[in-house]
Amino acid sequence: MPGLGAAKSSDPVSGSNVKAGQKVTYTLTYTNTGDAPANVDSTDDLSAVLDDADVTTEPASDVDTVTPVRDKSSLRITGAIAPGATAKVTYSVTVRADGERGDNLLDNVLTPDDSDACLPGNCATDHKIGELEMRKSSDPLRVPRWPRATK
Ligand SMILES: [Ca+2]
Repeated sequence: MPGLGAAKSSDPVSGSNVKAGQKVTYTLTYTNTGDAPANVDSTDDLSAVLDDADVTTEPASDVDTVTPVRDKSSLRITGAIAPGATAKVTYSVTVRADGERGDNLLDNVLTPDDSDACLPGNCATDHKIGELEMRKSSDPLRVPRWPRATK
């Protein structure tokens, strides 16, 4: 029996306050605790994140058999994981400048299809964005693009 578990974590941790220009890195972890290969079939909904932040490091998997494909705010993760193996998909977003955001909440929810399972509360993260106390007239209009992380 395959036994696939899915979880989402973030750096900084869910519940943290973040600010303009700050990077948030998300990690989706799939663990196959069963004794047969397990299929990954998940959708990560970024729509409540990308109104406030831009993807600055595109999703990448640490194993060849799992493929993340992002189409705007929808990240589809599919593939297979060997028994006893773990796959991680990571990506980063950077919070936009003050005045260029939506609701100042980064709510990120992973929704697995039938074959994978989220432990309750383990597949969603949220971050609140605090406005800067002092606004500077020299604030740049655009958030700088960070270089793509190398493996
Ligand atoms: Ca939002």
